[in-house]
Amino acid sequence: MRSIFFILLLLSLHTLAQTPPQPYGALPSKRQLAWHDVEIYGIMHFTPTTFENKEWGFGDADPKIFNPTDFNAAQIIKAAKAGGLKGIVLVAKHHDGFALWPTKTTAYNITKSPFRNGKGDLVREIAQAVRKSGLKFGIYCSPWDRNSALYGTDQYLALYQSQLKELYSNYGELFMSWHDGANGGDGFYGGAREKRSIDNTTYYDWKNTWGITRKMQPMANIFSDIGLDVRWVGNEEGHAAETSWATFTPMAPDGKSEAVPGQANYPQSPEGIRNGKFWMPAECDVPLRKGWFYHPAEKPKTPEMLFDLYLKSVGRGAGLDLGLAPDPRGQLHDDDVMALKTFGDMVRNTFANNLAKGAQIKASNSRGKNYFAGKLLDGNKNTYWATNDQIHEATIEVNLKTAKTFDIISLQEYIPLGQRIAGYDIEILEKKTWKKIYTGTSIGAKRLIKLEQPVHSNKVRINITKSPVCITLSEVGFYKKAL
Ligand code: FUL
Ligand code: CA
Repeated sequence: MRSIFFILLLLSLHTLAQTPPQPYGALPSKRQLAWHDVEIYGIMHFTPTTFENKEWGFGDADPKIFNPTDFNAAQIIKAAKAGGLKGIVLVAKHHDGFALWPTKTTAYNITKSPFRNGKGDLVREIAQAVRKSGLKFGIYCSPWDRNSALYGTDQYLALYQSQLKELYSNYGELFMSWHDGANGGDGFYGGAREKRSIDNTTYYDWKNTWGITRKMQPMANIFSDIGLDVRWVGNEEGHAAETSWATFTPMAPDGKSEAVPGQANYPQSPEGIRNGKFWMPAECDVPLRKGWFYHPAEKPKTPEMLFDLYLKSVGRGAGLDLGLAPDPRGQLHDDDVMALKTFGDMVRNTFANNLAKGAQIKASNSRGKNYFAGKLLDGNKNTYWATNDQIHEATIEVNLKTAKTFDIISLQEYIPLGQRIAGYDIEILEKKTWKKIYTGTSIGAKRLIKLEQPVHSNKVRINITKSPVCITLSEVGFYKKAL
């Protein structure tokens, strides 16, 4: 009897040790987890504004100027894919108000242009090419409309919501619904050519407008200055802060009350907020060239610059949204194609070979065999190493067997259980002594640490020094940057 009792006790203790850790803080939703997988995507600007060589169309361009000589969606998407992009957000309507699809909501649309003899639908062509290449598709429909006579009146919101409904109904599942903060000001407005100001905290009735998004496109991550799913990083240079939390509480500019859409407190956006109320990772948007639209005099960023931005966005748990600007032919310029391809190769070649593969790995504490340190090297981010509940500091030691040269260290938290780790350092064994090579704070979905100089060692220690709860970590990797 007694021994049976002990066996039962042992069994229950054993299974207890095997239960997953309790989640911590704000958690990502299913749609946000899918967004994290995308990591790098593009946002494409191509409207009459391209043909005017401007950044913001006034809304008065004759639709006839929208006449690409050789539009080729496949060429654009092929180049994006070579750049490693896994999604495309198409600007279906920019501030100039020109709709790239045959909409019922405004006469200022693609059917009035010579494109495909007025029978074209550029949203459809891009959506199809995107899906054919296995990428995800998203949409940006600018709330600010410098063409519409109704803009600024109480009739515009219904028009804008109808546009969203058309876009949400006719182009399949969207991974993003992108919404911009640029609002109001001067414009054509049906010929009025005046300045119109709106109160962007109330004018678009975001609560109900985003209700439409949720209802019609439940997997679309809503991007805006304050979220809801993905927050703006606070700059258009493509980088998050060194310490970067996926959690956030959008605050009003007074820093005291919670923000409503249209008035986030951007200074906190690059870093996020530790223990923020919401899971709201940052999107780092940056044009491949200088502007969002194509200008003949501008050049794309170099692959080296793009790689650096990749490290400072995706490598800080954020997303990289790279602006693509087709030229008046309706294709990406050769320079852009080349920059994307070389950058994509750089990322692919660098991360193709995890030097920790096949290494021996041990942890100072593990939660049991489902969570042992080997889970850090199985190439699967859905399996993870975890410590016992009361263990908030721990060390993992990786024995590479033979010395390896690397200059990038990759760490991934198991984010379905929240962002837990708040401090860690990394040491390598050098001449029989442990030498600290990095001290860090946040990890999140992915942390890529670029060392100034490559190091050469056969043993690496990762010390988790700060966590309010037990630790989870799903993958580690050591890489040598490919040229
Ligand atoms: C901005 C817009 O004002 C730019 O024109 C561009 O569309 C960019 C992606 O978002 O806020
Ligand atoms: Ca794993």
